[in-house]
Amino acid sequence: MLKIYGVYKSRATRILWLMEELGAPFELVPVLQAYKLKDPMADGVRLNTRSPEFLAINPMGSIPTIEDDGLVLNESLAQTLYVAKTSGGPLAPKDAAEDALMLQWTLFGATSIETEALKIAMANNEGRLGTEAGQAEAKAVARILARPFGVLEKHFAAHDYAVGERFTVADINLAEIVRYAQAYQPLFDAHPKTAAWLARVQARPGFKAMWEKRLAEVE
Ligand SMILES: N[C@@H](CCC(=O)N[C@@H](CS)C(=O)NCC(=O)O)C(=O)O
Repeated sequence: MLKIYGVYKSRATRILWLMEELGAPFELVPVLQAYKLKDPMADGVRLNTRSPEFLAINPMGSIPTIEDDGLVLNESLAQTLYVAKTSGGPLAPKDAAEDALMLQWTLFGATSIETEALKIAMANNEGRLGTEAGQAEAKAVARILARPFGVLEKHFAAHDYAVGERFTVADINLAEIVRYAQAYQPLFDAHPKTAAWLARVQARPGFKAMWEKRLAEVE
């Protein structure tokens, strides 16, 4: 059975959402981010991203990691693409062209959106978005994101989904990156087709099931 190391409040949401969509069984091994612990190296402390046992599996010390029949994958976006492809069905690419497009949207999200969008997520998590400085920070980020969001907007004006006119793993990868910017509404007001796509994919029972479990997590 597929083993997932991580917690819901992490990039593990990507593979955990996919598993909900697939309705497939998995084992979740709770590994917490070290920065959430006072002393991650203390004796008897819970498994975390600095634990030697976990570093032996993922030398980067980041979550999520997956293990499938001896294969270890430490990058979240590679994990979803791998599991979608090995599971087959509509979430997976049906041919090499779709495979390339799914990889392209995934890499576009990771390289052109994620770093900036995370700044909005962090400002929000740290309670800064409500302040004048936080709003100014988000506005500056939104200016940078205007270019990749313009690309998304053009695509979603013509298509309901990223690839193949159906919901696929590419939507999961992209949506879980775009979500980081979701707390800054003006960016989405300026890109209504992208906002509608995000709402559409987040309305799926698979996303909602994953999100409920994330909200229920204490850490
Ligand atoms: N590129 C990696 C990044 C993983 C990553 O940074 N994960 C964070 C949690 S979302 C983490 O493990 N942070 C804890 C740490 O660095 O100790 C991926 O997408 O899997």
